[in-house]
Amino acid sequence: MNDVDAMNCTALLLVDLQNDFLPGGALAVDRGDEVIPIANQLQPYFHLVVATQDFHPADHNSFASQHKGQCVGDVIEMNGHPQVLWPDHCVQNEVGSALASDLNQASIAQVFPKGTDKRIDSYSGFFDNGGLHSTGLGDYLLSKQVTDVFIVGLATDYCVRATALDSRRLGFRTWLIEDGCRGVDLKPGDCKAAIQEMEDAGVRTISSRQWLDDK
Ligand code: VGL
Ligand code: ZN
Repeated sequence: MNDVDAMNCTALLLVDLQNDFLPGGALAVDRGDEVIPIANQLQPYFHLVVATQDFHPADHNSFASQHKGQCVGDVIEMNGHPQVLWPDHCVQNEVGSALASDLNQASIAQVFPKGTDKRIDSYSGFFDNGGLHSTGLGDYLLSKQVTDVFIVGLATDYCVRATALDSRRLGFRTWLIEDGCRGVDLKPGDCKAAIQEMEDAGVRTISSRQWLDDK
C-alpha cells in the first residue's frame, strides 16, 4: 500500500510527450518512446489527466539557430538566466510540437502550452524560467481540488525536473513515476542528479508497477 488514500485527488501530468522529443524528432530523448505505453497504461487510474506542451514560435531565443556563431549545447545568458541552446524544436503548429501519435489523448482534460514567449524559455509546466509568467496549470489543478500530482514525461533533467520542483513549491504532494521518464544527460549523470534534487525537495519517487499493483 502506498499512502495515497481515497480522500486524495490524483492528477497524472504528462510532460512534453511530443514528437520532437521521440526518436527521429528534432530533440530526440534516448528511448523517449518507451514512456508512451506507460503513460497510456497509467491514465485510467487517476482522477484527472493533464498534459504540458512545449510550444515555441519559430524564432524562439532558445534555438541555437537564432544566435550567430553559437552551437547547439552552448550555454548563453538570456534575461539574466543561463540558457542551453537547443536545435529548433516543438515549433508551433508543426508536426514536431504535436503530442505523440501513439499517446492516448482521449482522457486528457486540458493541455498547457509553454515556451510561447520567444524571449524566455519555460521548462516547467507551471511557470517560465524567470518564474514570472504562469501557464495556468497550478490554478487549474487547484480548481479541480488536486492534492497529488504524478509526473511522467520528457525530459527528466529539464522539463520534468522543473515541473516537479514547481509542483512541490506550489504545495502539491508530488510523485515522480521514474520509469515513466527519460532524460537528455547532456553531461553524464545529469538525470541522476536531477532525481536527487527532486527527492531533496520532497518529491517522492515511485514506479508505475508500484502504482498499478495497488489498483
Ligand atoms: C525540453 C529542452 C528544451 C524538455 C524542452 O521538454 O525537457 N528540453 N525544451
Ligand atoms: Zn523547448
